[in-house]
Amino acid sequence: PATDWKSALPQTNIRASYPKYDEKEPKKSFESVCECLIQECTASLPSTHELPKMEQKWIVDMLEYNVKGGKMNRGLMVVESGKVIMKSRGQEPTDDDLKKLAVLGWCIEWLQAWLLVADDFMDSSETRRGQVCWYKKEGVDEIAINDAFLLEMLVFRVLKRHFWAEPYYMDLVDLFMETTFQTECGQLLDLQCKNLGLADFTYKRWELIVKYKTAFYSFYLPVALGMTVAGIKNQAAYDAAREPLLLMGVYFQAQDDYLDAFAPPETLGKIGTDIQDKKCGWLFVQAYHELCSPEQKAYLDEHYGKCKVQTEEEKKIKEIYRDIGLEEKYTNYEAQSYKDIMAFQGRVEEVGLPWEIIDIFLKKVYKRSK
Ligand code: GPP
Ligand code: MG
Ligand code: MG
Ligand code: MG
Repeated sequence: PATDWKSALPQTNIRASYPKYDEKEPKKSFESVCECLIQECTASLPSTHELPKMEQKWIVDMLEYNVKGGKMNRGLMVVESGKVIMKSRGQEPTDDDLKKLAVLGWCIEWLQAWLLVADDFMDSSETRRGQVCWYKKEGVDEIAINDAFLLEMLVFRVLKRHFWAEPYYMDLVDLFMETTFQTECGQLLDLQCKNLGLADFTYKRWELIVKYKTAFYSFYLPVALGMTVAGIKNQAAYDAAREPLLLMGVYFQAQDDYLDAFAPPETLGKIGTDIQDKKCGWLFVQAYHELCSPEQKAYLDEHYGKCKVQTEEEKKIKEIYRDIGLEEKYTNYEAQSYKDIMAFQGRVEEVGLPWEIIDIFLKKVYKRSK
C-alpha cells in the first residue's frame, strides 16, 4: 500500500489486554470496550500524525461527548446476535469473540455518532441524549462538520486495527461503506423535502426515506455484522435476515416520528423539530392525506414547516394530530407491524438462522417510549 499503513496496526493481539468480557454484566462489559477504543484511537496520534496535544484532546473530548449516553441498542445487538448465531452453529464464543463483536458494536455506535452530529446540524436541533447538540456547544459550531468526518474515518481505522488479518475484513469494509451510502441516500431523500410541496409527502415517499436513512444502519447492519463474525457465507441467509430487519427499521422510524411530537423532551432526551423542519414524517403523511378535514389541511398548508419550535402554531398542529385520532392509528400501526415482522419467522429459520436474533431486537424496540 502507498500509505504507511502498518503504523496503525497493533504489534500484538490488542484485545488480550482488554478486561475480561463478563457476560453477566453485558452493558458494563460493552462500555469498557469503548474506553479501550478511545484510548487506542487517540494515544498514538501525536507521534503517527504529528497532532499537537490540544487537537488530540479535542478528539478525545469529542468522542466522549458524542459516542456515549445512547441506548446502545445497535451496538449491543451485534454482540447478542453474534453470540446466538455462533451457539446455534455449535460454536461456543470465546472471550476474544465477544470482544471482537463488541468492537464492531462500537463501530456502529461511532457511525451513529457521526450521523447524529451531522443530522443535528442539518435539522437545526437543540438537544440530543439530554445534552446540548455538539454543534451548539461554545467553540464548536462548524468544527462539528469536520468532527463528523473524523468520527467516520475513526470507524474505518478501528476496523483496520482489529480486523485487517481476518478473512472477512473486506466484507466488513464493504458493509460499512455500502450502509453509509444507503444512509446518505436516505438523508438526501429526507432533506429534499424542503424543496417539495406538501402534496408530495406520500406514505410511499415516507417509507422510502426511512428505509434508507434508518433501517439499514440501525437494524440490518448489527445483525449482518454478527453473522459475518460467526462465519456465515451463504448469501441467502443475509437476504432472509434483511427483510424483517428492514421492516423493523421502518417501524422504528415511525416510532421516532411519533415520539418527536408526543414524547416529553425530558424522557426523549431531544426536542422534536419535525414540524418546524417540514419533515415528511409518519404523523404528517397520515394526517394530510387521510385524516384531516379541508380546514385542518388548510392550516397545515399555512403553517407546516413555517412555524418555529414550541410556538402556538406548532402546538395547534399537534392538537390537530390528536383530534383526528392519530394516537389510535399509531397504536394499530404498531400492532400490525409486529404481526408483519413475525410473519417472517418461517423464512428466517428455513435458511438456518435462529429467529431469536430478530426476536431480541423486536423486544428491545416494540412499544418503546424513548
Ligand atoms: C434519523 O432521522 C436519521 C439519521 C440520524 C440519519 C442521518 C444521516 C446522515 C447521512 C447524516 P431524524 O432526524 O428523525 O433523527 P432524530 O429524530 O434523532 O434527529
Ligand atoms: Mg434529526
Ligand atoms: Mg434528520
Ligand atoms: Mg426524528
